[in-house]
Amino acid sequence: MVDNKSSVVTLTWQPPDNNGGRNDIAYWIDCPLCPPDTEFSPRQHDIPGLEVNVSRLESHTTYEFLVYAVNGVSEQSMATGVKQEHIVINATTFSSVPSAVREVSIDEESSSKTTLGLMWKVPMFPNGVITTYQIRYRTTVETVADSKYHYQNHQAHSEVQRTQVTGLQQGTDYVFSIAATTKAGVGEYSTPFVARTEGGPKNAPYGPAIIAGAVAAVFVIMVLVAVVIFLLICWRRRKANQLYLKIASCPNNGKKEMPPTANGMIYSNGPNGEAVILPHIGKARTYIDPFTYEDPVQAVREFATEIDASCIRILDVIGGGEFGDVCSGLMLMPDKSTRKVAVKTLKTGASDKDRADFLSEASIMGQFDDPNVIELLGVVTRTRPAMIVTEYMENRSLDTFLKENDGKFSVPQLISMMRGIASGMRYLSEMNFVHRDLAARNILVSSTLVCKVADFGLSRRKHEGAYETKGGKIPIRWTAPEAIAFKKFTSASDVWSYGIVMWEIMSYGERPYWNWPNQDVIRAVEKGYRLPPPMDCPEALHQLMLDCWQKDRNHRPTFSTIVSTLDRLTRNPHALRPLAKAGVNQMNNSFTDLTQLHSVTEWLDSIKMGRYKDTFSQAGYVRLEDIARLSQGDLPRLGVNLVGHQKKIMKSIHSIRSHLEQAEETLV
Ligand code: 32W
Repeated sequence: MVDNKSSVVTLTWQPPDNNGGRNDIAYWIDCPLCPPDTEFSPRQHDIPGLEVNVSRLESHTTYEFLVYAVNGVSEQSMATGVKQEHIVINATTFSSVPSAVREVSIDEESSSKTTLGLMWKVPMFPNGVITTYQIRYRTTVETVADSKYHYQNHQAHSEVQRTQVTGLQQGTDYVFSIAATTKAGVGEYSTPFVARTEGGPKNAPYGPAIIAGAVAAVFVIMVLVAVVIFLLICWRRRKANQLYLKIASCPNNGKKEMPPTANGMIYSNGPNGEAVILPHIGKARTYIDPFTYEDPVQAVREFATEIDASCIRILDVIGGGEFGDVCSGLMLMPDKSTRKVAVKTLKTGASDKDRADFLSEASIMGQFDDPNVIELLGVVTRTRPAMIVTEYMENRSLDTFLKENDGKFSVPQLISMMRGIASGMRYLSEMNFVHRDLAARNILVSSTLVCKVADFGLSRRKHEGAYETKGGKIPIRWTAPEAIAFKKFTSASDVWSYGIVMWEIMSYGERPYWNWPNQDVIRAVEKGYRLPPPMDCPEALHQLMLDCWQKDRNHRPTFSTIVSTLDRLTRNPHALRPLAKAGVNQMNNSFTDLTQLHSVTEWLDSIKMGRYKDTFSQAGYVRLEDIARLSQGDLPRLGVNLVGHQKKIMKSIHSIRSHLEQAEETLV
């Protein structure tokens, strides 16, 4: 077993079948490649028990451990040159978590009464690629348990990292600790750092009477301001309601007939998919449907930057789209550097409608600014072909990425992917944007495993008339029942889809409801059937999925609650210990029907471990009976070094074993 937090390996073994008639048995570990300062606990030689912890190993390294059973006469047999029996255990360590960040200090320039700017240096030993920083903070009167958390993405190529923690009380002391996060988990927290927000009762040079008078005056002013704000809000609500009613009762409520902006108000689809009018204050906090613009080119002008085609060099085709190819490319930046980008192109000969639909995706994407939403860099509309240029995501789409990396991630890593998606969706729902096609295939993964929500371009007009995706059908398996039945697409129906994405993540890209036909899926879900926990899925995560799949959409959590729940689980790994148990009938769904399997090759294919077919057959494992006696310790010799794969194979071997035993009993 390998502890992925600290590169500690725990070796366990079984006593030999034959103890030579003696009770003074002990064990000896030999590790030819271990570093000289490797620690063995309780010790390396004469171990009385059946377990040893090996620490101070290198990250990402495979070690061979030889375990010898010895007794009082072993020395004599060694002296006579008799070869000692031993077993070999191979174990590969993960990376250790990063060491603490250094030199935390306050960034005065970005601090104010309610915000503190912080700076720090990256850890001395990152032990991997840092993705984010977790900033834990509390006031000095609160305890650690009351701490709040703030997250900051790692800024590449910079030794000094910065963030701003907002929403603080003025004139208050806060204690900050910062930890870097890599694939291996959350690192060591820095020593607590105290910083004070500006303002408040700092060093008041006045007498108590003056202070009391000032406090009373401030109080009166605040009451007056509160009354004025309250009246203003009431007045605005009434006005907005009047406008809303006017639109809602309009017989022809087509968005194209709506002026995009009127009296400083903007038109949008509301959190429940309905029309709402919202005040347009400062930076847009609400998504504007580009189809409310008479001219889609006007929308794209408003929301996207025009790029000169000469700044783009196409490299490879990386995918196909409804309107043309998706390519990787290089973009020449204003500082003459180049940046790798993704370029969606509009095929030649596209109709005006196709062009409008194509550009609508850029108009939507251009309104978003969030680390978990794909970033639009610009558009090419003045020359042909038209292009949409976005950031490039090295690890492509999440479904493909998971399938290609089956079993390779720890639960905290998988939760970190889920958190990223939930956070991106929280942002989109706060912008009153309903995605309608949230699925692992529409999530892109960066080189540092950051997940970003993408694909806003199918047909945003799908709420009018039939909802058709690229494939011409509703993505039934991902879609909430009320959206399938009566097209009620809301952020709550996005939450349902999010639950399916969680399931896709935990099952490494398995198809939801396997190969069931769509009609069977609809019927089963309607009757209350829900997807079972994927293999090795913590109960708490399956429970969160089930919460997302509540029939009544009002009972589903919001994306904000989902983010908080995932953060709580990350902070409290004990809550992830109990694994969900798959029910008997559910097991049949997620596992292959064993009666249909006749060879080791078929079996490995059925559990998506086909890559080990050659090593198993070379070692003489052909019939299912041959593998029934294998133990986890045998797997490295068959080339299975990944702990995730070992677990998957062992779990299946256990089912095969009981299946074969049952078959035998039936024959008797
Ligand atoms: O390896 C890949 N494909 C297999 C075939 O290659 C020859 C692959 C690698 C990276 C990406 C995709 C596939 N990354 C990536 N894909 C995107 C993207 C950003 N990164 C796909 C679409 C878009 C952005 C996009 C979406 C909407 N509008 C514009 C662009």
